Amino acid sequence: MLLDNNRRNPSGILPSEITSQDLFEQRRTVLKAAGVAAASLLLPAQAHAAQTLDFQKTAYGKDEKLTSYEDVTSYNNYYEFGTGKEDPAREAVLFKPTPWTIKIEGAVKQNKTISIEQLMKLAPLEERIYRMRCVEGWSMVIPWVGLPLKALVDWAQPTGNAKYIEFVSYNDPRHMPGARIPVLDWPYLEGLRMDEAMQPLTLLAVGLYGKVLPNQNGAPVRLVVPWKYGFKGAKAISTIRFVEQMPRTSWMKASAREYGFYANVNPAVDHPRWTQSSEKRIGAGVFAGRIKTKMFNGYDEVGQLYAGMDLQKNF
Ligand SMILES: Nc1nc2c(c(=O)[nH]1)N[C@H]1C(S)=C(S)[C@@H](COP(=O)(O)O)O[C@H]1N2
Ligand SMILES: [Mo]
Repeated sequence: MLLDNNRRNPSGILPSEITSQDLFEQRRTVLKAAGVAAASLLLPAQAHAAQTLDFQKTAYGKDEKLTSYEDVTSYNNYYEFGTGKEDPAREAVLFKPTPWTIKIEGAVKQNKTISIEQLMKLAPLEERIYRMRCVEGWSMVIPWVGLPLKALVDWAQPTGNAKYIEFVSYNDPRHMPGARIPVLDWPYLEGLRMDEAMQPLTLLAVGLYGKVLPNQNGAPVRLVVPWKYGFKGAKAISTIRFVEQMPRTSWMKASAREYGFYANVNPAVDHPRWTQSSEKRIGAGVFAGRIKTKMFNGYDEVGQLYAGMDLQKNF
C-alpha cells in the first residue's frame, strides 16, 4: 500500500494536482501502515464516505469525461446547509446519515418504513454515469451508484390513486444552519409524475465514485433524474409520499414563474435569470467554451412521456 504512494512521485504528478480524494486515501494508507484503526480517527462524515459499495458497472455514459471527485463534492447546491456553493461540504461534515429510514406513505397498500440497508437490497446497485444540468447554467458528469426508483415503487405497492410521488428531504434546523433561514419553504419538497418515477433512468443514488454518498451530495439517499434540472434531485430523502394531486414543490412555492413542476432540461425555454440554451461544464478549464444544452439533456428516450404536451407552458 505504501509502495503505491511512493510511485506517485516518479509518475510526475505535481502536488497541486493531488485531489482531496488522493489525500484522503493517503491518510488512510498511512494510518493502516501504522497499525491504527483508521476509522476511529476520522470525522463521522469521513468514516461514512470511506465505505465502498458493491455495484455492477453499466454502459450508461461510459464515453463521457467525468467531473472530478473534488468538484462533485465541493461545488454543491444544498440550501439546508447554506446557499453558497462551498457551504454544504463544510457545514454538513457532522451530519450523521446513519441509521436512516424512509417513511413510505399516502396512496399505498399500507404505510411502512424502509431502512437504507433494506433499500439497497431491493435491486442490484448499479453505476450510472449521468450528465447533470443545473438550472443556473452549469453542468457536471457524475458516476452515481444507486438503484432504479422503480424497485422502491414496486415494493411500496401504490394504489390506483397514486398519480404523483412527493419526495421530502430531511429537515433539522438545529443541525442544518441553512434550514433556519426561510430561503425555501422547508422541508425541501420535490415531486415526479408516476410514469417519470418508473422511467428506467430515474435513480435513487446511494453513492458516487464507487463510495457511499458524501453528506454534501445528499447522503444517505437522494433522487437523480438526469433529463431534468438538478433541483428535482431531492437530497437526504426522509419521506416518499404517493399522492393524487400534482405536488407543489418548494421551488414552485418560492417562484412559480421561474420553476415549473416538470423542470425538463429545455434549451428553448429560458429561465428569467439564466439562459438554458448553453451550459458551462464545471472543471473544464477557463478556456473551454460553453456547451450547447440539449433537449431533455440529451436523454431522448424520455420524449414519449411528454407527447402532446406544450412544453413552453409545462416547463
Ligand atoms: N434537499 C435538497 N436537495 C437538493 C437541493 C437543496 O438545496 N436541498 N438543491 C438541488 C439543486 S439546485 C441541485 S443543482 C442539486 C445539486 O446536487 P449535487 O450537489 O450533488 O451536485 O441538488 C438538488 N437537491
Ligand atoms: Mo440546481
